[in-house]
Amino acid sequence: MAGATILILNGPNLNLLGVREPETYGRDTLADIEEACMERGSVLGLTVDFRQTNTEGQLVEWIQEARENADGIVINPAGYTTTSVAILDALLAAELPIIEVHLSNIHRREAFRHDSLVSRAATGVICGLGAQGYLLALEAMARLLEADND
Ligand code: CA2
Repeated sequence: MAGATILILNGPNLNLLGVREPETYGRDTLADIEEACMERGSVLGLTVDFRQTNTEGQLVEWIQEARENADGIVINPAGYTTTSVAILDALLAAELPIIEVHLSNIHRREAFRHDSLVSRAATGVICGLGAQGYLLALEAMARLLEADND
């Protein structure tokens, strides 16, 4: 769907990307990922709105607003992935295509990272591919929205 807006949400501590733990999360900063998403969005004809917050309530507010302002949500819920019923409920209420992204392969890591609540609302999930996961999510979103419009 040309001209569609995709809201890309990033949860707590992702503002530290590129600065700490590069062996787990890679060397790209969040600003690098944002720039790459903007570029890929423009190639795909999508408007990308890229945000990060350390606050659960702020993520809920943005997801609620997306119902009116966006055509799809890409979300890396970070530390809220396995615990936030509030984010899950907001995503379910949004009635939009949702793609969950994790930089690391959460299934190769500690057991407490495995059971994502957010996945219950997600159309699809991408993990373990680093920053590339965000770009793949945009590609997938473009196809999902095209298919919706057929
Ligand atoms: O792999 C991912 O993208 C995660 O969502 C990242 C979260 C983690 O809690 C999830 O299990 C998997 C952590 C984000 C914290 O990011 C940092 C980045 C650099 C340095 C420290 C933390």
